[in-house]
Amino acid sequence: MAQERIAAARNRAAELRRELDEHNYRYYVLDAPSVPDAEYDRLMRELVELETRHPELVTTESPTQRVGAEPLAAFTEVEHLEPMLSLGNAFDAQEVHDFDRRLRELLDVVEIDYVTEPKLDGLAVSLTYHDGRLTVAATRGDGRRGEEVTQNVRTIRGIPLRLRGDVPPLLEVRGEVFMTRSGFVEYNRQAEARGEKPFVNPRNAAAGSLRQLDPVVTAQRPLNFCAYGVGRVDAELPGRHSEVLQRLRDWGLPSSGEVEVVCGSDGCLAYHAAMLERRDALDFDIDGVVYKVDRRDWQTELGQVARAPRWAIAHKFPAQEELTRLLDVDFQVGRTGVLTPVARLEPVFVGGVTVTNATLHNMDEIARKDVRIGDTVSVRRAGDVIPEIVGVVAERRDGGERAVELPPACPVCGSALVRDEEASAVRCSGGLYCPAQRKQAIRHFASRLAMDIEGLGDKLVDQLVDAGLVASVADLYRLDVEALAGLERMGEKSAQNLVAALERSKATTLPRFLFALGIREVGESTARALATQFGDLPALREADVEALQQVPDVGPVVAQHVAAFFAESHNREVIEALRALGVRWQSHEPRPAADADAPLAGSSVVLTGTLEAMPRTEAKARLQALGAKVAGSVSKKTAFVIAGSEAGSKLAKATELGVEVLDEADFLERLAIWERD
Ligand code: JCF
Repeated sequence: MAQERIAAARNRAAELRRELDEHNYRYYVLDAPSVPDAEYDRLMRELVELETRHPELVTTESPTQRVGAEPLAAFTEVEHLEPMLSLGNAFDAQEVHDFDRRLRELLDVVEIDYVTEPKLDGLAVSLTYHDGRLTVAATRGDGRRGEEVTQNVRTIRGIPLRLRGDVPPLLEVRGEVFMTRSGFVEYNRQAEARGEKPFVNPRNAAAGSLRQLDPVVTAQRPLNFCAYGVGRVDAELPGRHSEVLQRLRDWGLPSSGEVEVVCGSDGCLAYHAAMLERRDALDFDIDGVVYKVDRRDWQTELGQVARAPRWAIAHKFPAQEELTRLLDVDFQVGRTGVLTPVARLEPVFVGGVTVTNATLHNMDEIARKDVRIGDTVSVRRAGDVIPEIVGVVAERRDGGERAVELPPACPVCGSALVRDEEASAVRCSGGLYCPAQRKQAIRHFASRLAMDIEGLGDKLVDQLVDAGLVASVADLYRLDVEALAGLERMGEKSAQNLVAALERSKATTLPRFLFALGIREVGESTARALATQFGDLPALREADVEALQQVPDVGPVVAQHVAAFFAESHNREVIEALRALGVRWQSHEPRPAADADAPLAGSSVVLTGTLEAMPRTEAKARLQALGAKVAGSVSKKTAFVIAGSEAGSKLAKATELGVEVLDEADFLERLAIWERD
């Protein structure tokens, strides 16, 4: 009887392992997952339970064994069966043409097919499989001997512990261990939440994770693997490198999904250009592309020089990260008065351009990275985003560095600074008195999605404010050709065009106008929601915080900003002036209130905590459709409070005041009834 049960358990364990391995293969090699993650997790849980009940069924290749083994005291060295090669580099098109011509001459052929692939920015490893079982994994080391990292590598889900199909007695696979960008961002987010130091970039994260003495730590890092070649193989392999990559995939080893076979150096260069174009859209960092002669007999004929094969080359991209010196830190004042520290750098060529400034985000960031003036810093520029400082090379300090300090007052207008703890920001309190804030308020007002004033660019706004011609957005509509033509670099014709564009912009829409006002936290979509709810400006202007919160997507913070904006007499005056100068839009009926006999007509409801079944915004909209007023705080007038999980002070307040509390289940039940009525 017991024997039968054990046999059944053994069979089930084998089946679960087969299924899990198959899902892994589909996910990592075919890039075509066949089941949702939840199903994978369910199978895994079942296997873990089975193995817990029957420890004798555990095998070293079981997918449950990827959680990490006992920590090591030190790494040991292993000798690679075949040396691990590195790659020569090409930095421009000429060097690629030279490479191709050299090979054609050596081989005495007219044309060569190349296998091209992205060059991953990770860590090279060699995996040894005996009879299809992963036995040894090692870093590249000096190419002949590397450090053994088998226990760590076994935790990487993309690396098969057993190969599939007809496997050779011995196989050395070469590839790159790396971390995806999304995995890196998510990992750092969690690390920071735990109060740990984040990684500087995915490459450092991958290297740090693999060179860990404790495999349990490695198991928690989102590492991936991509095979790019082989070392020693005791089996006949196909004649082309592209076919070898396919054979590796058949054995269950992931290789790049971006591999192509191209013809000649022109084909290589086209691939390089296309990859460079897509670089920022990829979920992994690459530092170039690799070209390899496809025919393996030609590879053998070409051989190698020093430690690099003659038949392959890495065509590098411009670096996205470089070291330079931080000369100084200035503070820029944004539209809402936030001071942003900006690094002034010794010019450095990074990501294809010369960078002299980089953002430091805010003071907390500076403290966290311990950035000091005079430091050697690592500057990163990816795509079109603003360059940023990713870290400091503390080892290069000579003691002459000094701390970055906040200025005592706004560097533009001298107004006092106020701290906004929540946003880890510091603001200038000058408002529109501050020329920096004024300039940016005007730029925003004129921008395409706001009033769309064609031809009113940033430089011109600066000129207008500096010349004292424009102090508020209303002044824009007081400009005439004569005043404009007096500005530097402004001809009669441009002045006329700008006046015409200003005139055109006066006929606008309420959502655009509201967005253009630059109310804090009111973006395009909130502006649209406000316009829909209130129909016209007078109703919105008079709305209190409670009424504003009835707008879908408007919470207490935004409601507060909107109310405060309209309470400011200066803002009301500017709006009046704009209307008097001809700015106009079509008003419409406010959103109809739910009818008086709606199930929740006239009752005030408060939502708190997290609902599982729907987002808060949806719950709010459905309650409103039933006639309820959704309020932000609990009072004696509150009809009931809907408390999701982790509800806090509002729930306590409701209990204190004796207000009815519905949990999520009660709420959903009643919602179904109300919505049916
Ligand atoms: O992606 C890489 N970092 C990469 C490195 C790709 C390759 O095809 C390589 C490599 C290092 C050596 N091939 C060799 C021969």
